[in-house]
Amino acid sequence: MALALKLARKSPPRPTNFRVGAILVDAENNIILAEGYTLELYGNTHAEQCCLIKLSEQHATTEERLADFLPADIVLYTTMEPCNKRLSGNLSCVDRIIRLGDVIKKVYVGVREPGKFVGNNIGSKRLKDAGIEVEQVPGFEHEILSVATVGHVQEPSNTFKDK
Ligand code: HJL
Ligand code: ZN
Repeated sequence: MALALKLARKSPPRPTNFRVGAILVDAENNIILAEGYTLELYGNTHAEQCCLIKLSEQHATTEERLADFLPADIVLYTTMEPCNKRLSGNLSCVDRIIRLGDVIKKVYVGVREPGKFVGNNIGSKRLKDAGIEVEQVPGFEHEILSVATVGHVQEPSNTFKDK
């Protein structure tokens, strides 16, 4: 999770999303397969999505067919729980993970997604319902959220509201 947080710090600040870092690990051999962070790759890309795109490129395949090229027991570390809905309308990371099939067996998350953009994110619940284990790693919450929200517009404080 510390490494995922380091990756999140590389993400360019934007008011419209969270800065997230993610890592895919081959759990059997304890090898990092891919690292990613929000907006690392071209387009409006999420951290988890960047990991999957990088692996797809490595294996000269598409995200849809990626599972055929991957080890059977992969673990995802992500500073924020995978998204279930995106304001942009792009495919969610939960859908991307579930689409892979029985490959990512467990997801370690640093924090739940704050309600700022999509309200209550049911990402973790959907993963669990699909048979994927989800575990929150304690201890990084404060730093993860402060990194995630750099570039966000602050709510006006009461001091200035009535002026
Ligand atoms: C996760 C990310 C990232 C988010 N969540 N798990 N990884 N940026 O890399 C979730 C947030 C969406 C907004 C805006 N952020 O990003 O809900 O423009 O960023 O598609 O809903 O949607 P877009
Ligand atoms: Zn996402």
